[in-house]
Amino acid sequence: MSEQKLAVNEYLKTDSDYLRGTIQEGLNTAVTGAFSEGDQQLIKFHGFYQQDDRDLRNERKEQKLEPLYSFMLRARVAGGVCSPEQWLAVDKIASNLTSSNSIRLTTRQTFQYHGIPKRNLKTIIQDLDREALDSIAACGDVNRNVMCNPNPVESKLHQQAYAYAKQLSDNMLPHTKAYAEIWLDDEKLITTEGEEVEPVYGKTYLPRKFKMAVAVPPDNDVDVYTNDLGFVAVADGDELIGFNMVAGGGMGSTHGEVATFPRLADDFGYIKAEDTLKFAEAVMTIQRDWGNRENRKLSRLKYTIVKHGFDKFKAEVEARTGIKFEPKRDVVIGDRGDRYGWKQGVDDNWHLTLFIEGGRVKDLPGQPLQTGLREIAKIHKGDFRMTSNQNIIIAGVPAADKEQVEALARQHGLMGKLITETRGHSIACVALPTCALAMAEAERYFPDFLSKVEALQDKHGFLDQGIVIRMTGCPNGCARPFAAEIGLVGKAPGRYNLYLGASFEGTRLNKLYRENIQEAEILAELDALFALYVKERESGETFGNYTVRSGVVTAVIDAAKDFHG
Ligand code: SRM
Ligand code: SF4
Repeated sequence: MSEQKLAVNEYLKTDSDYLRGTIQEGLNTAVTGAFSEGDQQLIKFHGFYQQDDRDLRNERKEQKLEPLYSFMLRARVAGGVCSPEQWLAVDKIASNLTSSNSIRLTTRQTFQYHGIPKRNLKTIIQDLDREALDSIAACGDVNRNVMCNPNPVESKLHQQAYAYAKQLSDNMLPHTKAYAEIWLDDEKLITTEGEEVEPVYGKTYLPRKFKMAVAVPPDNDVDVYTNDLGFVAVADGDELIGFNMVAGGGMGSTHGEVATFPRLADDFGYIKAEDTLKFAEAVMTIQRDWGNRENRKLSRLKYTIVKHGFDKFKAEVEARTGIKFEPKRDVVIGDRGDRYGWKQGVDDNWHLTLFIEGGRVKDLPGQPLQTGLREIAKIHKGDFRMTSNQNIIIAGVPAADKEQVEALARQHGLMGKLITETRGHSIACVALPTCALAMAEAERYFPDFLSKVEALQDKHGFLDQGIVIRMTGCPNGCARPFAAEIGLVGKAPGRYNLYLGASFEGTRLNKLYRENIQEAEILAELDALFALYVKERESGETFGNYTVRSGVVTAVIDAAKDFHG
């Protein structure tokens, strides 16, 4: 393969001196709010993206002004766990140093800030660092934030699963000192070949982003099959003994390009818990060595597995670990939702899961959510846990503090609103106005859209039943829409592709049903389908399963062939 064919990012990484590039110079330049084009790729490895407010783009252009550049920063918080002290710091930064004045909980159990001027980036990273938080490797061609079922205090099993998620996250961190030098003013290391080496990643890191999750069955809140690499906990009583390893999942695709497709991970088999890191490193290094570095659209692990074939890939994992997979153990994969309200843990402490619409923690009229969480953080002795459904758990509340926490949650509109099963199971990505790739609205439009779907469910008499509905502003799939019973994926302003047929549990993908339609058509389609569903469904049959059994769409078994077929 000739070198010229490599994707531009490969050269950028090679020439970046382990992710330094000219970020420092860019930071010191006040004439523009932007970084150079090359550095815009490198800053992702440091946890942030250059953006501009798309609502203001045309107006700025007409005024012949530079776009209103600002930055989105994403933190890395393994398993979504942070202390009240950390939360208070996170909250203070949002209020003082960002123009969005909000904290955005993400679909991978961490938080983002939007609207950071370039001049505030360093202060923010230093403020986070003082609270032992960081943003390195939250984005970029590396292993990202590792997800884990966020109820670890509920059982010994959860605690053990979280410990593995944390280890996976810590062990797969880049070793470069670039982050510490640029943002934390650590002394500059003179890098020469062989002196500062990335032992796992190498100089060019991975061909593309890499995502891991640890699931604790029956919960599949982390949507384990949508990850590059997933570990499904296998227990003997409340002792974690190993994992069913799954690999090759991912959601991103491009409208109209059949070579790209979402995919659910394959089951590889059972591994012993103590071998987890060894297997993770083997899968990651195979992807490093075999992954496509020419075309970034085809460079995720899912394409590597499809290209080389499951058997060859599995044999290579076994060769690199020196361990054979055992047959997959029987585990039940169940609900992807969060358990709202109070739940008591085995240690007698209480955990309160709060629904945060669109993951947006902000003071809204009559609902000062951000203030509410701040007030709770001031008195809370346990921790905060961000969920992969963009919600938050106030975890580890002693019985004596329960009343006070609940009173604060109610006073600030964090509790008390009726959340239907469908709303509680549904998510939307950020999309407009910050996401550069959005083709349509998602976060800002989804709540109203859901109300209309709820009205239809009510009309057909099954509002008590949850349907997993997910909306994204484009086919990159940040809210995992292709694993939703009803997936809506932006095509153009006000227009979406409608996908149907995924399972409720996240074990089967959906398939395109109608293309490029507007709200009225979407609702009309759903109205007709809901009518048929309540008439024809079998006992306990979910909406997603019904749409496949009744032939509304065909099941996607082998994504590479079936998703577009
Ligand atoms: Fe994502 C790119 C937001 C989870 C697949 N994602 C982006 C960017 C950074 C847009 C960009 O590249 O300029 C979005 C920033 C929007 C903004 O203004 O904040 C963005 N992704 C998000 C978040 C914040 C969505 C949310 O509403 O919570 C999620 C942050 C997760 C985190 O904390 O790490 C987020 N993104 C996901 C997921 C879901 C998941 O990982 O479970 C996916 C699908 C799974 C997957 O990776 O396959 C996802 N994001 C993508 C892709 C497509 C990747 C691909 O394989 O093709 C892109 C575009 C890209 O990488 O080129 C993307
Ligand atoms: Fe942006 Fe598309 Fe991701 Fe939504 S799915 S946040 S529109 S990249």
